[in-house]
Amino acid sequence: MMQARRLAGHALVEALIAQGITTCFGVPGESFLAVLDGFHEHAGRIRFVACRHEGGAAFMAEAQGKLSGRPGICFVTRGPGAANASIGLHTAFQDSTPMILFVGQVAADMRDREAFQEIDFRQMFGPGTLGLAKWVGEVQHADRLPEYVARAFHVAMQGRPGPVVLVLPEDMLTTTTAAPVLPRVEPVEAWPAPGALREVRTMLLAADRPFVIAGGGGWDGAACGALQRFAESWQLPVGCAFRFQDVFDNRHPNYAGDVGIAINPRLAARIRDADLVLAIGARLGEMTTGGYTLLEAPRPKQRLIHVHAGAEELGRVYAADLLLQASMACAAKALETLAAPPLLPWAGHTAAAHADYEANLRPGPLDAAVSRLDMALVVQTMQRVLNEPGPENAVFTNGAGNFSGWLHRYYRYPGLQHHGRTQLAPTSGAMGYGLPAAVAVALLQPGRTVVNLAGDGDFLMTGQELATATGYGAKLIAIVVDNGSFGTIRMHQEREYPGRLSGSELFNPDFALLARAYGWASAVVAETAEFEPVFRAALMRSESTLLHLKLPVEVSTSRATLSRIREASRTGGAGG
Ligand SMILES: Cc1ncc(C[n+]2csc(CCOP(=O)(O)OP(=O)(O)O)c2C)c(N)n1
Repeated sequence: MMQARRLAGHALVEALIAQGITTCFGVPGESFLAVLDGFHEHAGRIRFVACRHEGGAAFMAEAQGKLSGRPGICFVTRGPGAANASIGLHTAFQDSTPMILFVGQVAADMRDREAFQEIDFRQMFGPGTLGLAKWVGEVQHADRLPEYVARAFHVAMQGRPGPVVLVLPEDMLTTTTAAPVLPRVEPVEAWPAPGALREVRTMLLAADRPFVIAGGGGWDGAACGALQRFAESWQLPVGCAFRFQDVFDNRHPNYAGDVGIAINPRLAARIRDADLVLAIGARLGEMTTGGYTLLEAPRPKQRLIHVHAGAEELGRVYAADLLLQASMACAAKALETLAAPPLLPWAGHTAAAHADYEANLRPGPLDAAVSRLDMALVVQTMQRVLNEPGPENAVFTNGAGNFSGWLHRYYRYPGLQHHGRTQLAPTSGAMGYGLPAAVAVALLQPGRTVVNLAGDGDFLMTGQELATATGYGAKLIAIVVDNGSFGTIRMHQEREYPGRLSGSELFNPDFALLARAYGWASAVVAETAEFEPVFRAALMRSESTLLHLKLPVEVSTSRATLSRIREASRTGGAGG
């Protein structure tokens, strides 16, 4: 049915409303004024959250995609805006997160002159194999806008989910159109073939030491519940891929730990020693495979079954024994129908894997002369305090840096069948992700506890989004672990060029004072005992709080000090 004629910019906003979008993130530009006018026209049904940098806006949209399973939406202007937003696209690509970036573009009558801020975005972001966008579309005719928007939603969600870019020439947005509003798009789900499923069962029955690695995009609560039932009936040990730790409930007796950076050495050994690896949804990238060593590329020692939603991911690196193309919702539901025999030879092995995981939750002693702040205890204190009122539904966000290792090692994420996503973290290792992601959660799911754990380097990459939080009334807690250093880089330097410092030291502001300038409350924590009271106070308070934690740079990771790493490097030993 045709609609009354209205600006194409308005029709775009109507299309987003029809897709269930109520919040969009972005930084305004004169290239898409007609869309901003559409937000004005439809205020009350949809809002435009104006961020302070397109990198922050794109991270917020990426977090929206992770939380909802439907595309997060970001609007930016041409050259400078799109360039700034590209980190969010890359993050969404590597994390397989549905997202749509709308980019205002120069008018058609100026194209290809390198007009003001003009870039050819199909060249810049495409094609999908380069890792920034699954598809880049440019809407040339206002009447076809609904078609492009519907396609963008389909492409972002179907197969391996990911980011899409839609380019919006300014003159297209200001023409009028009677184009209809299309219905809400649902992703097409793919079921595994019955024959392949029978083969999974046969291969499981032939195994002695199977191991499941679960992760990747496209999971929802129902799929995670089905995965858990499959693991229970087959008594399988399950590890979560890098930064997908909430795909399997960390408290479950079949949970074996996270298969990521700084993996528990006992878990790494167990995966190497498995005779069958069943990878479900995980892309089997560099971080999840320990640099392609846990599973040797291209032909692993273990037998390998790889289940993934994207046909192009299957057989991309590994010559697996069995490849199944299926979306996570269908794969997990199909796997749980596989009948298991009453006795499984590896049941004891699964219990031992979980015991290894629990042992790894016990921190080693920290020398008080080295640090008065114990990050392991900080994370465990948060877990205890958040569990007090009932099942924890707090969301933790982080960017990149060694500080995140304490969270990944010690926090026990509930499976997402309980509270949806509780871990928002970039597998791309994008610094600056955590604060904007936390702001997005606080805006999209108000009332939920949101904690961003950041490093000092990490935090100031997007620290200006403190203003967005204050301006839009988002309530969150940001914890800045200040070691005066790009500590991860310092660690690598001590390993590769011991004692030769260069470029990794930081000058830092007074973070607590900085937060107050943005209207946040704040507190400084220099030793472990000071943390719990200020964290409790932050939870109780109505405004956001920044906790400034002071950690000596010497405490490099949850397993090693800098001196030990340097010493090991000089003597050729293992630095941990
Ligand atoms: C956007 C971006 N730039 C650079 C890097 C490389 N990098 C990885 S970790 C890191 C240092 C992180 O420092 P900080 O946030 O202070 O955490 P720490 O390692 O000290 O715990 C850098 C520069 C990155 N991952 N992302």
